[in-house]
Amino acid sequence: MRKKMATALTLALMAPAAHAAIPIYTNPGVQNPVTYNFTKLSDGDLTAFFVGDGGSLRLRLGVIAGGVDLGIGLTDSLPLGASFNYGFVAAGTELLFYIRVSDGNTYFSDPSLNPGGLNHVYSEAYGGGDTRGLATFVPGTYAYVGFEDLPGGGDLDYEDIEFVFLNVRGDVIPEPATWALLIAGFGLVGVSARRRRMAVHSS
Ligand SMILES: [Ca+2]
Ligand SMILES: [Ca+2]
Repeated sequence: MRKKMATALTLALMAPAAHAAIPIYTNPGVQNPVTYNFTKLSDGDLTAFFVGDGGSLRLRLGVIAGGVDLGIGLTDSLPLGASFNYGFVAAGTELLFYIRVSDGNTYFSDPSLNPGGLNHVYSEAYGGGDTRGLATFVPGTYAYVGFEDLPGGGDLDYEDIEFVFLNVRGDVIPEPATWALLIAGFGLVGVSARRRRMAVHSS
């Protein structure tokens, strides 16, 4: 039973269920406590689709893949559904997103790179199926990402530029408390395995 719980917890953290519609941040005004590791899932071009826009500042989206800056592509002045191809990225490459804001600021999808360590990103898995402007999304594995563009977080609605990447996964980075729970779970699995081995030896 404990093993099942630990396994279920691990799966929930590592492979978030895909959202059926293009996701939105449901807790505006409150900083998103969740942080992410983004990974390219297959060899091929990395294409971003622009799916939503808020605020009055102009934003441009850049991508760093495996430490290499692929540059700025998508902007929130494009029509909804417009896409930008950032070029070839190999499977397993870690991705970092950033926005260049018209007020001169830059924010990253890794909060530790932002002023005050503020989280400027909300993300969820998205399974496709919707139409947004120019784009209809075939079923697949997409990472939805919404950015907050205001210094200090502003209204924290995470919808100042919204995009999806096909064949990209955003893994939730567990918080310290969750790590403690996970380690405790793995410890219990180890204890029960040892108990089973001992039971076999003594029989
Ligand atoms: Ca905002
Ligand atoms: Ca905007």
